[in-house]
Amino acid sequence: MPRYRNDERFQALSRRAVLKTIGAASMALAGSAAWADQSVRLPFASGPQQRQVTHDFPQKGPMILQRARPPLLETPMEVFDLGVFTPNDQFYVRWHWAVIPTSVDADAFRLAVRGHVNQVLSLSIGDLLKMPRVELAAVNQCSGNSRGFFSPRVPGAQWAHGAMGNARWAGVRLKDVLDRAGIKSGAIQVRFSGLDEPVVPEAPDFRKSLDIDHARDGEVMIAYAMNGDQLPLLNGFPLRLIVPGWYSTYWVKMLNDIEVLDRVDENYWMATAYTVPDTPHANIAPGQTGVKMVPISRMVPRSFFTNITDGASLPTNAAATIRGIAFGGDAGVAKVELSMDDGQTWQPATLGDDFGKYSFRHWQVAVPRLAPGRHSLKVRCTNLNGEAQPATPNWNTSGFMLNSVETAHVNAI
Ligand SMILES: Nc1nc2c(c(=O)[nH]1)N[C@H]1C(S)=C(S)[C@@H](COP(=O)(O)O)O[C@H]1N2
Ligand SMILES: [Mo]
Repeated sequence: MPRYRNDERFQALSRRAVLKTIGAASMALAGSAAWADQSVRLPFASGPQQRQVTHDFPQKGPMILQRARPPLLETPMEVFDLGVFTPNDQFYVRWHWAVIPTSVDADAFRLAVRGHVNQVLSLSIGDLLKMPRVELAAVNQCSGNSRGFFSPRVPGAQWAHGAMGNARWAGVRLKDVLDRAGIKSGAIQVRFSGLDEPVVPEAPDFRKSLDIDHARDGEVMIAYAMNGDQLPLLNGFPLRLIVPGWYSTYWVKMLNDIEVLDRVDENYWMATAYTVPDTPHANIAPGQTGVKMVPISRMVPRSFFTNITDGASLPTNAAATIRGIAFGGDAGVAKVELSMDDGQTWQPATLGDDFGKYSFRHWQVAVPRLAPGRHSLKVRCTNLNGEAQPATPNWNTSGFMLNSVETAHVNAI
């Protein structure tokens, strides 16, 4: 497997990366007057109240900086109001380990396919480009998206709602690559790993696995393009796994190793981290013990306001359009509803274009003049499996899978 421990090479890469960073940063600064104040207020009840906006990461515009190394960069909520696809240069970034190649030579890069297969493969990007190309719109969402809203607070990255994004992914079917290697009978799972490494060798390398049938479902993709462009380095250049409808922990970035297993993967990232209570909405009471835990898997429906924020003031003298985005999780959006009276009555929203069941979908409602005073607005998505967002927040010790109805308190003046 190609590794980047060699010091000389690493220094050379870093120098190039620094040059790239300066280019990206100055471009971003030139075109972003709206971000001039350089910080955002966070809506958390407990936890940090404010974070810096950074322009300093290669191929990235203004991002909310949670941690620099390894990077945790959040997409500002306003970005989701601009379009149903999240621009690559403001797509969120999350890595577990700090040893990440700062550049990858796409010509020398090889993807290994090995393990319980008839023939070991070493595929170049050119090899993949010759295979049938598939394209799909899908939401990439961190399991811990919105963790900052958990109450009581739980440890981990304190994300607001911006650890998610929607893109058109293009690449090859994982199934086609596995067929090319030939899966031996008795295969149970397929394990994925990328070029990043733990800082200390004893720590567990980031590896994720899917059941063999899921890996061969024809939807799971090895992507080489995102929104019509190559992947930004920080989003996994040159290849990443796309697991439509599943949390992004499975979407392994800088994917360079695929291993077919004849057993269930019990590595730390499958058996210990990224597990959730096997209960409805992965919900338990704080302090509850003896709960059966299972690996996190499919996503659940969510919806958000994008043109109003909690605490906003709205004019009473004009009709307004309230709008936002929704997604169904692992099924399409059936409906989005808005409540103007704290959840007592609901009205249907008009849905925007349908880009497929795994994509964000825009919604909007034209509301009449608001009576002066405070109003509690809520938005709720129901997916095509009939699954709706719960009214009350779900809770678990890892801060995963929050999907309760969002509320925006607005003041009409
Ligand atoms: N190689 C690698 N892939 C990875 C990770 C990682 O640490 N290393 N983190 C995963 C997790 S938990 C998330 S949320 C997503 C984040 O994807 P993004 O940075 O492209 O938004 O990458 C996933 N793929
Ligand atoms: Mo994540």
